[in-house]
Amino acid sequence: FDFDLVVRDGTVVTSFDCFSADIGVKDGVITAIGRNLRRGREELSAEHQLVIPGGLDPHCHIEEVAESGSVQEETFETGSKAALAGGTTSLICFKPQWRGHSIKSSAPDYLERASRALADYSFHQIITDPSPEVLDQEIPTLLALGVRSLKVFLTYDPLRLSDGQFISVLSKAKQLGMMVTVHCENYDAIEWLQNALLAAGKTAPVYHAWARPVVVEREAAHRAISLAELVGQPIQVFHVSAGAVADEIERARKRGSKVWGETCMHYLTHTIADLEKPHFEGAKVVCSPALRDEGEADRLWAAISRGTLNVISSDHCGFSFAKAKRDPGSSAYGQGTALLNDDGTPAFNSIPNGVPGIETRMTVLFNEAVTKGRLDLPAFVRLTSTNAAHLFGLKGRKGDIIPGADADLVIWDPTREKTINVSDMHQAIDYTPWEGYSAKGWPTTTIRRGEVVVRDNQILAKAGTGKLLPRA
Ligand code: DUC
Ligand code: ZN
Ligand code: ZN
Repeated sequence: FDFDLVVRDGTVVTSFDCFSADIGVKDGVITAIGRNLRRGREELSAEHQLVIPGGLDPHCHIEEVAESGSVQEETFETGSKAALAGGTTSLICFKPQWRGHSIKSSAPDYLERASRALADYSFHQIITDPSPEVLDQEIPTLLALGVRSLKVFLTYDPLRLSDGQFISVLSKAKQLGMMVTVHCENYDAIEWLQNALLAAGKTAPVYHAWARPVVVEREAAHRAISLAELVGQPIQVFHVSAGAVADEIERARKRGSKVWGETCMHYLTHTIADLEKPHFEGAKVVCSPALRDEGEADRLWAAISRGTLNVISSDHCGFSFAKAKRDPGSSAYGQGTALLNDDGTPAFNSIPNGVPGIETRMTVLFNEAVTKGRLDLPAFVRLTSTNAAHLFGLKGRKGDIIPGADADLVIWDPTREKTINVSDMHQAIDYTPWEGYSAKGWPTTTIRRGEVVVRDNQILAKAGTGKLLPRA
């Protein structure tokens, strides 16, 4: 055989084109794209379907271990099963640093945990404590692991950096040629609003959004961009939730700054109204930045069309609803001490921040963007894989259908209609914010490095078959 696998007769969607072709795969790599390719040992028909690059989700919180020993429920095994089922074949997750610890002594079993993944994976290294040892000795050694990006938080009690610490991280990244990703919110502004709300007895989930209005995010984004400009270091602003924040990025890009913007699926489909749902249901969509008013999503779509926001990630960060209800304040992703309502549910500031979206990201975006006619197919591919691959050192290997790239392919049925239901899903988290959402456009087969790993929502790969991706 000339090929190990041929995917035949599909409409191939690359980052810039769509055409009808076969794809030939050998040793896990795409070796030919053309009509009437010779036979492969394995043959798959993609007739009447699309063939797209496997998704790259560059922002997922999986199995992060806290200094207290608590671990996120979503493991590399469940999280990557969920990813593959949803058409995502590569993940960039977050390697913790505990404040007051070296990188090495933080979550020391993290890489071992990650080795259970079924999807290919890499990390952004979180920096919470840029001590001289971390900056001068440990960060340079990350390069040898192929970890080429750092993540910093400008808020959250155990994670946030001062402006001075942030500058020291930017400056080290510039020296080493690394990318810096930034969570932009103003900690002190949140604290001030939050204290006022709690003092007034306003503790329901919706007040999470009141404590974190757009201006809190816009100010921090402006500051992060300005300090990056000062140092001359490229950054990506994570999870842009509002048009005014995208405007900051756009202005900086017009000045010639190397600033990129990411948004997440939930900011395009959910609003503050979802936080107002009764019976603590609003807690299911407590995330930071917070959900915004109706109308903000239109501004994000416009910024996506202009290219200001060029990556759509999940920011998958799941906490099961049943657990969050009775276990306040257990997460690093919150602000303030645990406070309970009369019914025993936590006050808004003790609800762990984050929504699960790793499994639904591609299908919800396809429905919103392609099925509803907002974007064309190559734009969908760029937003779900290509652009992140280019930003994070995986260009040519992940995120496109080109000879020499890993054969991460998804056979995608653009006409299939199905309603999202958590009981069909593979994630460990017990709910999805998209429960009952009807999407047109679903993956039918997921191929990772030439191997069929999901067929009709059944996982065929084994735990531990994902590869750590060194990045350029
Ligand atoms: N925001 C979330 O909602 N969850 C994880 C971390 C973050 O910044
Ligand atoms: Zn964040
Ligand atoms: Zn995040």
